[in-house]
Amino acid sequence: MVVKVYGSIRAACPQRVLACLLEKGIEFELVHVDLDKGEQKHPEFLLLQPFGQVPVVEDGDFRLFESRAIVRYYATKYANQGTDLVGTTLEEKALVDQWLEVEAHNFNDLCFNIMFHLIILPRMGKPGDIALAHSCEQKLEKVFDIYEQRLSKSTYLAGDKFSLADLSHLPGIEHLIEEAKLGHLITERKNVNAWWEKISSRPAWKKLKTLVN
Ligand SMILES: N[C@@H](CCC(=O)N[C@@H](CS)C(=O)NCC(=O)O)C(=O)O
Repeated sequence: MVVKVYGSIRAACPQRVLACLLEKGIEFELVHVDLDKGEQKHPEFLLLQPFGQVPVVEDGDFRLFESRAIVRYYATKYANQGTDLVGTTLEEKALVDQWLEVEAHNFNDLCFNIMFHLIILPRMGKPGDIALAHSCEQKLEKVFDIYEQRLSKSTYLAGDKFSLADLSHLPGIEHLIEEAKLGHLITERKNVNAWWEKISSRPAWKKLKTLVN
């Protein structure tokens, strides 16, 4: 069954799901939702995602939204297909969950606010709150300092294997580097930089980037 992914290929949250499907070798069809035109708020889309956001997946009769719930679902459902992204022992799985929560609660909001105020609002012709973006950047420095320490002890966030915890960071960091031009947050930290080089050169992520461009 081909998985239908509703979203924009340029948006970070659908990219998280697509990166996971590519790692797992799961066939998908992207149904474009034009965020600039506000299609995600149309009544027919709200029937799929009541909060008016992407992504949503449809897999036969099963429908799911929230990108991290979606990647957990596919990584678990297809545990024996493609890259293992969730670990095998209970402890490995718990560490993947821990760092996935860190991504969602310590990294994502800061990254989102930086992108929203420096890039998205100005693109819409509206002024961003530059002071807020800078304060988020300072807070993100501290988060990356913690990653730097963690990555001095293990190759990937949850241990010595690539997992959903690393994958989940790919879209946000890519946007910080390519659009917000904040690549120094990565390059000035030796272990974070080595980690980024590794995770961003994975074939699945490179493939997604060719689909985006
Ligand atoms: N927690 C949700 C967040 C979804 C989200 O913020 N999606 C963005 C794209 S990355 C979106 O739909 N933005 C348009 C809007 O909020 O109107 C998830 O991870 O799926």
